[in-house]
Parts: sequence; structure tokens; C-alpha cells
Amino acid sequence: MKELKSVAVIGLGYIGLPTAAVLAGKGLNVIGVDVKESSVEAINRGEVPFVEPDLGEAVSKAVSAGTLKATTDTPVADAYIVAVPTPFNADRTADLSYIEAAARSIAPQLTGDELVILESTSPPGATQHLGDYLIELRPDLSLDTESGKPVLHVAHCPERVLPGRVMIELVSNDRIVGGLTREAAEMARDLYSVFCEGDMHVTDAKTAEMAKLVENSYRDVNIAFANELSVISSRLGIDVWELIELANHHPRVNILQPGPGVGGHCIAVDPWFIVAAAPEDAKLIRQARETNDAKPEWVINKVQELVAGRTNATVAALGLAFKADIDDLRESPAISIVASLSEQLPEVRFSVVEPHVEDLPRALMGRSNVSLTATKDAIEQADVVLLLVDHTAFKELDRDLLAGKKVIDTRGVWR
Ligand code: SAJ
Repeated sequence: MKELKSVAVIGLGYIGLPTAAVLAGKGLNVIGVDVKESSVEAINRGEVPFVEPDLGEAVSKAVSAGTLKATTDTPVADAYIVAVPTPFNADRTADLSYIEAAARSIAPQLTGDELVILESTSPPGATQHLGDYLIELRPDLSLDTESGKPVLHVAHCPERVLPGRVMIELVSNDRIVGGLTREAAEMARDLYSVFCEGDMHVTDAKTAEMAKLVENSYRDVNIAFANELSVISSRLGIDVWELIELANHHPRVNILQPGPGVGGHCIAVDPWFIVAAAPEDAKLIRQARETNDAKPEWVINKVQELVAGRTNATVAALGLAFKADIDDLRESPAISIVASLSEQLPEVRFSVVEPHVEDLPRALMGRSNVSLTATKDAIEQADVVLLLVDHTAFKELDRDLLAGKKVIDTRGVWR
């Protein structure tokens, strides 16, 4: 087995860049590849294009040590880690086009005996598809160790880190490594063992793909339970946060927290890959998605009830990120809530507060009744205060500011 000295990481996003930085920090020669020139330039200056605690330091150290470089062209390397997005299509099947584009950039560089790892969250069968596609592009190579041709080793190693704790969890979490062959899985395990202090669990590629989807579906189903409880509790006049806190005193009960819906690029997406793979059977998983996706509408109705009949009302919407203390706006229910409300209630003004961004996201830009506002000003001007994200800054807010305001606290931070 070839010693893996150089690693190309394709896709320098929320997962690719931290992975590149920790590998480079361990002395491997890492080349990060991204289509976005501004990201490549920023990284080569030792800067990071997005907020993630401790990432900036790791990148700047590795860049000055010369172990991390970024480029727009896929280089020759011993190992390739593909960490590109896998969004879903309109019919909620996975869009593998970014993975295929990565494969097309890798294929010409291969000579045999390389390791290609798919990190992107993928539907069952995607790693096999990547392997088959690479061989279609390079029929002189084979996935089969017995073929007599130079072999390509392909494995899936899904990331499982929590945004906001990426640099800690990359090192400390256990990892699942699934190979198209046992040898590929073991090569991937050895590469990740360079920085991963958690246990490495070796399996086949399809089980590894499914394990990642199942982890996020587990969380989605449990958040759906909490969201359903919040709707029931509101109807029954019960404080859902007190209810959950009390129920969680039972030694075998651990209910999650309700919110305005589920956002992010993972939990709101991954369960659909399971539904697409087994539509007849994935009933609970589908229902959980639908329950969580219906929660923003429920919040919208609450706001509409409060502003009904008021002329010139102002709503302060606190938070746009998909969860607390990050600047990540992907699939954020807060944004869709503000977007729908501002459309449905053109006469209402929306003062949006998001301490982690400098500009309104595209979905809210150019709307005459929406403006990005400082926290205190927004609340002072508001008739209704709509808390959408449990950012620490909002938790620490002087509660006197809320006196006399109608409050919708979707995260239970001010109870
Ligand atoms: N949320 C709630 N109530 C809760 C917990 C979360 O409403 O009790 C909401 C959040 O506000 C957010 C969404 O769910 O909108 C998702 O947040 P999250 O913190 O649960 O998860 P992500 O999307 O940041 O990261 C998840 C993690 N998966 C699990 O915890 C099983 C992470 O480990 C994965 O690596 C990541 O998905 C991923 O990339 O798949």
C-alpha cells in the first residue's frame, strides 16, 4: 500500500477547509481546490472565507508552514478528499453533479493506487457511482484489486461535525469509514487516523452512507417531536419549555428543543435521501420532515394574529442564522419566515437583527419593508418582537427593553 504524503481536498467549504487545515497541521502536504477564486486567494493569504471558531488560526499556521496551499486546478496527489455540496433536486433526489464535476477534475491526474474519499453527505450508492464514473473516465484503471490493472481505491468517510465546533469534533468524534473494498476502507482509516483521535469504524460504502443519513434523520425525527409538542402546548395553554424540562427529568427521556423550523444544510436535507431511496417504507422519516417544514408557517400565523388590525406595525425579527452563534444562513427557517411575512404583510415594517452578518441575504434584499437594524434600535421601534435564533447576544439582552412589547419567542430564551 502506497504511503499517502500528498492530499488534495476538493471543495474548501465548511468541511473541506477544516479537514485540509487539520491534515496540513499534521505535516501532510495538502492542496485545497475550489472553483471560487476569492476563497482560494483568501486561504493563500492565510485567511478564512467564513466564521468557524479556531479555523482561522489553523489555516494561517498551515499556510505559513507551507503545508497548505489552495488552487483552482486539481493537482496530482496520492489521495483525494471530495467535500463538495450534495443539494437535492426539485424532486428531492440527490444532485450528484458537484461530485461528478470533482471526478472529472480528478480523473486526468490519476496513475493508479490513489485513494479517493467521498466526504460529502450522499445517498446510498453514491460512492459506487463515483467509483464507476472515475473508471468510465479512466478505463485503464480498475476498482477491482484482482483485475491486473492499476487500482483505484474509493471510500466514503462522512463528516459528522457540528458547525461551531468543527475544529474540536473533527479531532474528537468517532468516524465511520466505508470502502468499495476493504483495502480502500483501511487506507481511508489510516489517512484519517493522522488527526482523528476518536474510534474509526470500518464498514462498506453503502452502510457508511446510510449511517450518516440515519444520524441526521434521528435528530430530525426528535426535533419534529419537540415541534409537535410546541404546537400542541400552545393550543392547550402550556409552556412547552417547562413541559420538556419536566419530562426530561425522567432518566430515559431526552426531548430536544422546539424552534421555528429546522435549517442548515444537513438535517433538513439528508432525511429526504432516505425517503428517495425507500419511499414506501420511510413513513416516519417523511412525516418528521413535513412536521418540521410546517413549523415556519405556524410561526408566520402567530405573527399575523398579533399584527392583525394594526396599521403601521413594526416587527423586530431577531436572528437569521439557522442556529445559535454562527453566521451560516443555509436553509434557515428564520429567513423564509421573514421573507414570507414581508411579502404577505407589505404594510408592516420588519427590522431584522443578525449580529453575525453585514448585509441582508439575497432572499431579503431589495424589499422596501425589510431593513437590517441594530438590536436595541430594532426592539425600541417594534410593536412585536419575534425571536428566531437563540444567539447568546439575544439571551443576554436587557429584558427591560421588551417591556410593553408583544413577544413571540420561538426558541424559549426569555422564559
Ligand atoms: N434544532 C432545533 N431543536 C433542537 C436542535 C436543533 O430546532 O433541539 C434545529 C437548529 O436550530 C437548526 C437545525 O435544527 O435549525 C439543525 O441544527 P443541529 O445543531 O441539530 O445540526 P447541524 O445541522 O448544525 O449539524 C448536524 C449534526 N448532526 C447531528 O447532530 C446528528 C452534525 O453532527 C452533522 O455533521 C451535520 O448535521 C451534518 O453535516 O450532517
